[in-house]
Amino acid sequence: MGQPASREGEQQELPPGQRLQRGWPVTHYGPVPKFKPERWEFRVFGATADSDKYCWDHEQFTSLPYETVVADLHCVAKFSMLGAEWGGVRARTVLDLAPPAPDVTHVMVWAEYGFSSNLRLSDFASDQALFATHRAGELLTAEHGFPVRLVVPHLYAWKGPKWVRGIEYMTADRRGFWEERGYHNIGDPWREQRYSYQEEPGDGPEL
Ligand SMILES: Nc1nc2c(c(=O)[nH]1)N[C@H]1C(S)=C(S)[C@@H](COP(=O)(O)O)O[C@H]1N2
Ligand SMILES: [Mo]
Repeated sequence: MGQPASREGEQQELPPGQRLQRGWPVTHYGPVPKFKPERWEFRVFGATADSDKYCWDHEQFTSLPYETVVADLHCVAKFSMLGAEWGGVRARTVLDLAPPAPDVTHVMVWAEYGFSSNLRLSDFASDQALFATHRAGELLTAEHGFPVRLVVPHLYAWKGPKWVRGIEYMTADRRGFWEERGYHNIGDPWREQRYSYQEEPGDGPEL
């Protein structure tokens, strides 16, 4: 296992209001989807640079460059898991292979059963954002998001859908599943952006 992920000067520190969680609990809304390899695909659609759609099957997606990131997971329910090593495909790799149009500002990440989460393009493009297939060198288990989950260490964990099936490039912001249901549109744990009532003008679309 690697060192806990940290920002400069914030080594081992928990974001405000968070407590350390030992182990790795399972947290999500709804049932765990069954992986069907022959039907699975990862799609990139919306405002792509060339107006094309991109689609990778499971074999193609897992053949993309594999990289690792050491990252914390902060659940808005106030527990944090520190320092896991995640392996998978960097969000930046997807942006390079399937470039967004120049006016794209946000990305909607889509998962099984219509779960979604919206991110600013700048958050999605961060160096640490990873479509994880592995954790601590092992394939993800079904309940933790197999075959692919997004990890965006600098945002609350709901911004990282498990069972990802694709991304949509957007030229205007739109709320995802939890962002429509009372959670903060941006979700920065270091600023304790938990709930939509804390949003300031410009943080998100009208509710
Ligand atoms: N598809 C999907 N992904 C999801 C969620 C969800 O409800 N559905 N919940 C999120 C939340 S709130 C958390 S805290 C993490 C938990 O990840 P874990 O179960 O691997 O610990 O998954 C995130 N990804
Ligand atoms: Mo969470």
